[in-house]
Amino acid sequence: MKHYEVNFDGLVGPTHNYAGLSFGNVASLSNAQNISNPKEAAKQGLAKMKSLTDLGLIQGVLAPQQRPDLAILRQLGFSGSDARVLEQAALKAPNALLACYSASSMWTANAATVSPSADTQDGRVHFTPANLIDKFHRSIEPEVTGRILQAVFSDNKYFCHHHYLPSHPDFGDEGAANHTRLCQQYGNAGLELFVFGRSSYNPKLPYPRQFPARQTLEASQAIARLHGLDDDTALFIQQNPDVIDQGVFHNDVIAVGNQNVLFYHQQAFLNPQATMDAIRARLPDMELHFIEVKEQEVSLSDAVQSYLFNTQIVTLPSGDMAIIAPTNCQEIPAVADYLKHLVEQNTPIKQIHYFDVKQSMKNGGGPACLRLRVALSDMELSAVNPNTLLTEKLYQTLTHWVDKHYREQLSFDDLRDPKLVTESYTALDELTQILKLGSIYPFQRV
Ligand code: SUG
Repeated sequence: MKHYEVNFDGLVGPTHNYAGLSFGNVASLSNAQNISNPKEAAKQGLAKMKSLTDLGLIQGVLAPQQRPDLAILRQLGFSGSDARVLEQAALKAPNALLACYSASSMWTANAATVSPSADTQDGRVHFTPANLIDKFHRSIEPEVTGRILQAVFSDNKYFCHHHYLPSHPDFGDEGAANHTRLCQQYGNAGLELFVFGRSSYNPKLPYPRQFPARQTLEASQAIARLHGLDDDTALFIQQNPDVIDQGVFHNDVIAVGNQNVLFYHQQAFLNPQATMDAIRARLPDMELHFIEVKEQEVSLSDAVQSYLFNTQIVTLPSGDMAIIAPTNCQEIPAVADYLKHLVEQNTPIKQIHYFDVKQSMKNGGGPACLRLRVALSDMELSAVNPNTLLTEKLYQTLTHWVDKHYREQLSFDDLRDPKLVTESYTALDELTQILKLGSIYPFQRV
């Protein structure tokens, strides 16, 4: 049996905008209210997906959420026609209006946590959508995320879907952005690293002082239980609270793993030595490559600005690994230099590929945020909704779909325009037909 790791990237939705909604996420706050370019954003995402298929990888596509979510504005007391709801919300609750328009579901690393069948007790692939309760605009994602995942991975012989965790800060969960899996080959049982920012019930563990820690230990433990992982397959690691205060709002901004490689900044974890010892103890037979980047090589601030660790590490058909990096890494000399030398070292990483995903980067989302990793056997892969796997033809169809429906620009004032609602829903309705997802959106279910 063959095994693959498939990246399911989030398609950038038609209402992509810069709203400044994510306290603790430096890029989101500093680009608040800038003009966005939805068409360009969606095309940057599609170009990355297409290039990964050109490298010989299997690539999937996840649909965006229904935005704007006018039901949320009605729930908050706005009433009348859609046009009136938008107008009133723009005047009286602009933040709620921005939240209901956010295209944040593009960052599918936050869509769910996924455990491959090799790790789980019942031998199925397990999915738990993230509740994303730390940010209002993201807390309205999990219901539809669950439906999208079920429409892509529908065969319950191979796939098991859980409800998202209770929507309370004690169980704050941000999905795969705080989850990395080490393994020899994708089909072997691996070690799933769950990185948490705080504990809800153990007050002795340190907290960040300034910015929120979005992932709790208790959420990670619940997911490991739901997925049927045990002490051999799950390890809980505390993130360094100081780095959260410097803008590392998810662990995938400071660390990334693939197979036997863990690439991380010196300051990523609260107890780095104990962490590496614990990993080694659980994977005694594996030749592990811990690639630790020292502060003198790349400062934490350069790492956060460039998203050096929000890169994807992928295994190419040849067995070599490649780093998929944002072009922002080329613009910071220390980072560009580091990557240039990394491929000459004795590690499996042999290539670097740069992609311009700046539209997403300006909201704090790099290449790794844009994808959800799902390791699959060939049998499981054949049970995936085939219309969501990227081919040359699907790439062309989606590019044409973006050209037809997306605006070049969006600013706050555009969000009052009821025509944007119709445009967005028309595009999404057509998308569900292209990807054959069924009626996943609330507007399709009335
Ligand atoms: O949750 N930004 C997202 C970025 C998510 C990045 N994901 C990972 N690191 N895996 C967030 O903070 C900004 C939206 C705005 O301000 O318009 C936003 O939601």
